[in-house]
Amino acid sequence: MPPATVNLTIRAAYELASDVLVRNGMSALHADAVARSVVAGQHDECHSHGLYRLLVCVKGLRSGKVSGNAMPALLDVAPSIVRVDARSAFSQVAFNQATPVLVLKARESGMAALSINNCYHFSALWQEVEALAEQGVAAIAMTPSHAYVAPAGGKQPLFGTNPFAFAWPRPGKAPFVFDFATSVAARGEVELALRNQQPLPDGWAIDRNGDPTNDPHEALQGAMLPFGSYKGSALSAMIELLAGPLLGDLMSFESLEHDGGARITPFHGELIIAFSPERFSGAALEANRARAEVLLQRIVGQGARLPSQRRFAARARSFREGVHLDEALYKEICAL
Ligand code: NDP
Ligand code: PYC
Repeated sequence: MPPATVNLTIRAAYELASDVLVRNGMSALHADAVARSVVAGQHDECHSHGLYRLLVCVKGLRSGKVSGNAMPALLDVAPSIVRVDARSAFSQVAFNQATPVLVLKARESGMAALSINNCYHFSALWQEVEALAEQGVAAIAMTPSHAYVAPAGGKQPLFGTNPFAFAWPRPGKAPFVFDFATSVAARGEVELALRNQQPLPDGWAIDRNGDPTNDPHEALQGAMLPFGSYKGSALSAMIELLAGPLLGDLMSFESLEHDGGARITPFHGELIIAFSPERFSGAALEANRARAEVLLQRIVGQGARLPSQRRFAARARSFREGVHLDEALYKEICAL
């Protein structure tokens, strides 16, 4: 029998999330930003980064490590670099406060980078790049996590699940967006498989001895695998370097050391780069936009789907019908 589910309007899901966060010591500003993030994950049916995340958010707040009210500190580093110190809070408020500066700098210089530092980061990156594309810039984002993933050919967790996301603005249409972990799947998917007592697909993980496993419990004790073997492994190393030492922030193995066994949200930095189509294309802007559309139409024209197509369909459905979540999870969240 499928597990029992609860159906909530989007408004009710937001109120539940913000209420839980405020009752666990978060300021209204942070609770609003984090609640919007987990509800967006839920309404786009990205369940590993939806309301489920409230469990570990609250664990972080109760540990005393995550600040529920720190105000981010913005620093204008250079004409095309802005830094924001999240000061040990979740990343969302820092992102919201720094993005107007990032977009302005990208419009002035053609491209600009945002360094978010000292943040607890759990959100799906599509939320960030999609918000930037809606303001007319193309964007890429990357961040480490905790050391969960073995490098290709290795057996010990070293890299994070290190997501990488990209968005391309399409005026008058939903942007082209992709967002993936550089592991075969996000860690959250393995955690949900454990909760739901489901085996993992082949190729996701190895156990503590380095042998392939389909058991989510063994996988969480062992290591996840990078997607695409040495290719995903190299991308993951790049993300460690660019969003770690380049920004002066922690890599995934350092984030896990910083965690000290608390098993809360990873603590590190994030790199976001924005590109202004206007600056790059100048007078050829509309012609270049039209050429980009030809590419995207030729993808769907041969029966392939665009990344985010499933998400956008889920969003439209959720706005009509509300969101569905597992009843056991709903009860756990209410108990918080
Ligand atoms: P998925 O493998 O589910 O999806 C990756 C991307 O591929 C999505 O953009 C998805 O679009 C697209 N896609 C999937 N199937 C197809 C297809 N058949 N054709 C075209 N495109 C397709 O994601 P992951 O498990 O790798 O990651 C899930 C989330 O976890 C991400 O949002 C990521 O940001 C988040 N995460 C966050 C971390 C953090 O530290 N903050 C760490 C690791 C992951 P669609 O959504 O429409 O299916
Ligand atoms: O699902 O891999 C993951 C993840 C790590 C941090 C936030 N999500």
